[in-house]
Amino acid sequence: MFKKILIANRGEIAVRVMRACHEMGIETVAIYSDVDREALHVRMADEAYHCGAPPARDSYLVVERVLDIARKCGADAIHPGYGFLAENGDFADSCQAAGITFIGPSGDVMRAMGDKVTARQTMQRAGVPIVPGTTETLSDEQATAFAQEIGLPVMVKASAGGGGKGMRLVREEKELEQALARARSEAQASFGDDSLYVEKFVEQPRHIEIQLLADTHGTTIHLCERECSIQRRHQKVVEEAPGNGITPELRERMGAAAVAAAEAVGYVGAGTCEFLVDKHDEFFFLEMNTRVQVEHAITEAITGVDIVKAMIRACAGEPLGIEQKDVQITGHAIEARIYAEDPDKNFVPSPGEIIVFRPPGGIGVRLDSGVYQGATVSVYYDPMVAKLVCWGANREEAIERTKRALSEFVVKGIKTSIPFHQKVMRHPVFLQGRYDTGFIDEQMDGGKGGETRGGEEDAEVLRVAQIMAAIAAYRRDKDRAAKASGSVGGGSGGDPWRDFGRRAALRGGLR
Ligand code: MV4
Repeated sequence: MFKKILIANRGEIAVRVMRACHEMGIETVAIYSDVDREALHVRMADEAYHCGAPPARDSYLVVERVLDIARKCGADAIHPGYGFLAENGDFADSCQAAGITFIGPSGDVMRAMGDKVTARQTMQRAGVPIVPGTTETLSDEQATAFAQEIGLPVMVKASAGGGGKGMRLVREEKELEQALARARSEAQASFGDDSLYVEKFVEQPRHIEIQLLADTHGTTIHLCERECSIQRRHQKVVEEAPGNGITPELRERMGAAAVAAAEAVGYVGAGTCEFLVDKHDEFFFLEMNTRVQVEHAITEAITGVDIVKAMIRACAGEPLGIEQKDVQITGHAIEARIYAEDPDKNFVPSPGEIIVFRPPGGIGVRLDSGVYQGATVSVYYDPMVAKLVCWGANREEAIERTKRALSEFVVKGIKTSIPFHQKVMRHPVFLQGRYDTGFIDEQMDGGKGGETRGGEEDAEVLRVAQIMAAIAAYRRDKDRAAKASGSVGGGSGGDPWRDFGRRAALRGGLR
């Protein structure tokens, strides 16, 4: 097993990886940019080294500097987390060349999956269903001819893309020319590669992904699915596991397809196979993510498998130690990604010092966060400040627990998406579990409204509700206190915390 791992990341995922390392008796090395000197991941590591200026391209993304630090401190492996260098095949190659294990699949696997046309070819050969469309990149003329052949609507996608970049929906023939031109220039600007392919558009799809684990001894298993259809501008907001209405039969077929996909490329470590699922429960391969994902924790909650430990062990050459038949789902888990964004102002970033940070807790509640009270959220990195993962014996309990945890969670100094999550948890379509990728746009007005309209009004309603609740509680307690001792006066009968909370609530100060 590794003795020392350098974590080439920051925030909650760096903390998550370090926790796994510490449980495994592995020493941890943090790297940090100028603005991360006092970050949680630095405080938690056994050693920490400065890696450059705040913009990621000048620090966390500088391959040679990261490798230099790893060599100097004697790390025998690098865990990339997600984002940054996690899906950079050339970085994985550089690690290998330096004699340091990259905790992830080989550079070849990452490049093959990074190129979407190559990935589609590979999946087709492996017998994994892909969205009907081309498995070659196309000229504008070829793309036009093909769109006419399979019929509109189609999606024009960048081969180098993924996650929604360089992607255009074409519903009518007259839109095709412009869509091709725009997708091409966006792809060129974003990826330096303007190759495109065309897919039939899948109407009202759901995003369902399968978690995979593979070792170097020929064992590949899946840990069932996650439903990630609640997204805003291709950013996941809420995820749940298992997926809504996914029958054991469909789970088994999707799981087998995902395992076949991983085996076809010689996958090692933890990965994810993303699928689109249509109204008829037909599923189509979309992309393979060759990293640990943000939402891995909901799968941990329902399977009891520590995915980060498993990927470290697998990449150290150890056997997985579990077989497919050992994987059982228990209960239901929901993740709410808490972003430092103002949901009342179209989710603009809300950086700044976290003045108050009171995390939720209690049964079934897990909070993975990269911040603490007094820490500063900078504008340089991903705005996600915490992941709230709630487990329940069933979906209803998981939802109630998420609501309860969200209502306990106090963050002051920055705005967060907590109020938006509270709206999602109350939304009738969400409660029924019958949503698709159009949920936020169609059911929640893109995130602007929901059932209560306007941030100002909403805040006012909340304030009035708090005042009324506080008055009611005050009266109740006064009655009780009077009955108990015949005394007069305010307060709750002796609990200063409660009194403080009520005074603060009356001022509109808490929550
Ligand atoms: C699609 C699609 C419908 N039909 N492809 C968006 C991100 C990228 N990973 C693929 N995406 C989509 N591809 C075909 N042929 C609809 C989407 C899509 C989507 C997919 C998953 C989650 C959220 C989404 C939101 C809008 C569109």
